[in-house]
Amino acid sequence: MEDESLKATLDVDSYQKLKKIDNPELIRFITRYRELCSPDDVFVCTGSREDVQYIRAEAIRSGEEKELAIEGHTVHFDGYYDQARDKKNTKFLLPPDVDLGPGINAMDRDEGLKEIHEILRGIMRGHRMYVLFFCLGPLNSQFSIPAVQITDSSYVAHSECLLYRQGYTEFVRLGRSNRFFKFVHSAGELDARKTSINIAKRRIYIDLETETVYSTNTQYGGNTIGLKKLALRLALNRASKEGWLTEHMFIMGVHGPDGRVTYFTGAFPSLCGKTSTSMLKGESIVGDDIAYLRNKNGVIRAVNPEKGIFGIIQGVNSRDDPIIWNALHAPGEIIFSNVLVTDAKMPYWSGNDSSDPPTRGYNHAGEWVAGARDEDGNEIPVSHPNARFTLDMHLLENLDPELDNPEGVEIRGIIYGGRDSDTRVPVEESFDWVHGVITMGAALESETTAATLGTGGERKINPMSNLDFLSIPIGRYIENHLRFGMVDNPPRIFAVNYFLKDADGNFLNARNDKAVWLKWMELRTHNEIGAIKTPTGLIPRYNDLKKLFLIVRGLEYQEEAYTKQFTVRVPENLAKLERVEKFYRTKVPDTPQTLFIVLEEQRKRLIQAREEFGDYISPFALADAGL
Ligand code: SPV
Ligand code: MN
Repeated sequence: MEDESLKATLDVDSYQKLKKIDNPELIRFITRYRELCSPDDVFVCTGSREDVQYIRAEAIRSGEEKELAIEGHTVHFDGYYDQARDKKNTKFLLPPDVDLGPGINAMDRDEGLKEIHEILRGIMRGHRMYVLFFCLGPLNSQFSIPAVQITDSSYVAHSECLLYRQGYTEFVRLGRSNRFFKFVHSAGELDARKTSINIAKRRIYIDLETETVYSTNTQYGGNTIGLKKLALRLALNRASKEGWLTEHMFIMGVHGPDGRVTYFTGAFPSLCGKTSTSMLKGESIVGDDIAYLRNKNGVIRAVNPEKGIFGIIQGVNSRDDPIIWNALHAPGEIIFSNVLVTDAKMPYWSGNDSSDPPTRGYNHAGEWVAGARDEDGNEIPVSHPNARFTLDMHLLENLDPELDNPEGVEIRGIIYGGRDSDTRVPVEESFDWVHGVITMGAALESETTAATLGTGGERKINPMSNLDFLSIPIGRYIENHLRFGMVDNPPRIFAVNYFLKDADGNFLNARNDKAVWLKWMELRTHNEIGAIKTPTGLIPRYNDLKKLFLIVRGLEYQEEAYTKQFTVRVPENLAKLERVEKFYRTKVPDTPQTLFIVLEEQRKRLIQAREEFGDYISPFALADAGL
């Protein structure tokens, strides 16, 4: 009957495409939302070149994207009040017996399902419904999860074709055994600029039970691209049941001596250098945002569920980000969002160093002139701070060849980074897995940028930089990490801090010093370079860094700079421990006891060292730990 119903409303071509997939659950899902949402017609995408090109052409024809001067480039705008993830209206739908703990936005499942299905009723009238199939992770891989996306936005469909591996063949291959994620999205009614009108009915509801996410009346990618942060939450919940990890991490290859490539993952809250680290010249990128990690016969391996980048464009300039810059200026399929479009149909964004800033153009607010203000009296910047570019990583010159390896890459190091003006040294290794998970991952903090006040901002704890996406209680999430590292040789855990300042508020490091830290970490994972033991971890020796600075950056690294950067700041470290402990004692009822024990040990080491060396301890005063 479902089959008949589908046949009656689909054109022959779409019907034939779906017929090849033997999965009644899938057919039921598509039938249900076609009936409920009432689109004018349906387009089923098999991922063929022809189908994908059709979607791109439709994005332009419908007006959701407009062509720019360089071949392949388009621009999309989200509504003025739809420029970021909507945390308030993103909720887990939970049955009465499930509790994710405080700090995770949730509501009653039945109530939420009822509400969202009322919103979805008839929402696609006048629109086309796209049905797309993807695979989160390489095809034919134990890591991977197939996913189906229903959307009435050709921009969302187009974005996903750039960001994710096509999965139609996986659906055909897996048939009834397929356990896939499901996403239903509608941008809802659109205005003349093709942006969502009914923002008051913007909802992102996540049903863990059926692994389905519903998203309505929004276009911004973080709310609508089901396979990105919506799938991250579903995958994290599934991973927790199956003993693997879903992380908000890049994956990159760091190039060591003699052509050796060592893979690292890295977790950084937004605006802390995550993409720029994964994009460093001379290294190679596997992914910039999400990683699935598994223990494969005692070895930790990871894949990127994505194949593209939805990256922040603000601040991208030719000097600091040459690889992205080159890609953004060459012909190729790129969607720019919420940038300014000049009269010459070129994209422009804050921090772009190509020419004088334009004084007029078209941006997320519509026709724009310099100094224009919005309804609330706020000055409208040339581009939105969350303006982005979307591209397939195959456009990048530094794409790592292992991207599609179904076995993933072996991870030898995990890096946690935050914006920290006064506490942590620039790079530091943990004593062991548990110490790293607790004092570097679970204790990850970042300062909100308070540039206008000229002071360090407010610090926010963001465990593993994954707090926004946790779909299990925080304590259980940390417990999963502790357990995950119980293998013979777990990856080494490192913390980096690119934002350390001196007492006068000057940064102690140059932006590209991170290139040196990466090489040091790479050598550490192969036991090829020594370290100094401090109360909080293992830090580089001066002589080693001196050599590396010369090789990597061609610079003479001064002893004075080293001393300032790597001085152990005892009072600040003790204050940090207190903040972290307070957070877990008051906000995380299921915190594993190990966390408090490890924090306490660190406190004791700091206090003991203070007795011997004082509040600020020069790295030269401390003992060498050897390899
Ligand atoms: C992030 O904010 O971490 C992003 C962009 O990667 S979003 O898709 O909005 O999550
Ligand atoms: Mn992200």
